[in-house]
This record gives sequence, C-alpha cells and structure tokens, in this order.
Amino acid sequence: MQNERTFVMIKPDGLQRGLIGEIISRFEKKGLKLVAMKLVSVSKELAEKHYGIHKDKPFFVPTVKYITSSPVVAMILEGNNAIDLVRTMMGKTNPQDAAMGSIRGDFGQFIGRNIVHGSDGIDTAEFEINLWFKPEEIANYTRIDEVWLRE
Ligand code: IDP
Ligand code: MG
Repeated sequence: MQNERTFVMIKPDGLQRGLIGEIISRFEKKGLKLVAMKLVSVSKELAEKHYGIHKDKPFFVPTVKYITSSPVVAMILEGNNAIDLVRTMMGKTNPQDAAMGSIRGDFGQFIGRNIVHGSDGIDTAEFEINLWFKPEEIANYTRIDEVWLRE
C-alpha cells in the first residue's frame, strides 16, 4: 500500500463542457478520496508557476492562456498509488493517443484542450498541492467504504 496524495485540476474546457460531475464521479467510484476541492479563477501568476517547468516550451504561452480563460476545479485526491493511478485514468497528454476509457481518450480531441491535469510524480504532487492549497483547506477524515476498498 503506497498511500499518496495528488493534485488534480479539471481544466477550463472540462468545466465549460459540463464534465465536472462525470470526471469527479470516475475518481469517486474508483475509491480515491477527495480531501480538498475548490473552483478557482486562475491568475496568470499562478498559471505560470504551475507550468513553470515548461516555460521554455513553445506551448507555454498558449497553455497559460488556456488555463486562465475560465475557472478550473482544483482538488487533491488520496489513495493507493494515487499519482500514477490518476495519470492512467486521465490518459496520455494528447487525447488522440489516449486510450478509450480514459478521461482524455473519451472526451478530448486536441492536445491543447485535454480537459484534466494530474501531478506526474511525488515531488510534483507536493509542489502543486502547496501551490494550490493552504494546509487548512485539506480535510482529514475517513471514508466509510475505506475498509471495503482495501485487502
Ligand atoms: P501532462 O498534462 O500530460 O502532464 P505535459 O507535457 O506536462 O503534459 O504538458 C502540460 C500541458 O501543456 C498539457 O496537458 C497540455 O495542456 C499542454 N501541452 C503540452 N504539449 C502541448 C502541445 O504540443 N501543444 C499544445 N499544448 C500542449
Ligand atoms: Mg505534466
């Protein structure tokens, strides 16, 4: 059991296309525990920090514009191997390559409109959680089905 927390964001297209419920529902049904969640109108400053690792890439400016174009849903999910699990559930970065059954595979068409973000490693998850949430915004509770989720 590798209990982890990961930062997940439903991007502006996910919100505008009415996919918030569908996406959260998938994580919820998988048994991932939602420990923090909020709707955020992302500032340019926050977007630039979040995508700072890509600041020299050609898609940096359009991606910052995309993420600041409409509110997003920011959340922290917790569970066994949550970081990789969420990445698998999201599918590959380019929705054209993402497996059917994944969020990007089922709902996306373009790499620059790929609906959802999830941290890609332990260090990134820690950085992104601290960037987007204050400690007091993170809830500590037990989900009643946890005992049935685990072996
Ligand atoms: P990831 O979101 O799957 O981790 P990254 O390579 O970290 O993918 O890229 C971050 C985000 O930047 C992508 O999710 C996508 O929104 C955007 N992006 C990446 N590559 C491209 C591109 O080639 N064209 C347009 N947008 C891109
Ligand atoms: Mg990434």
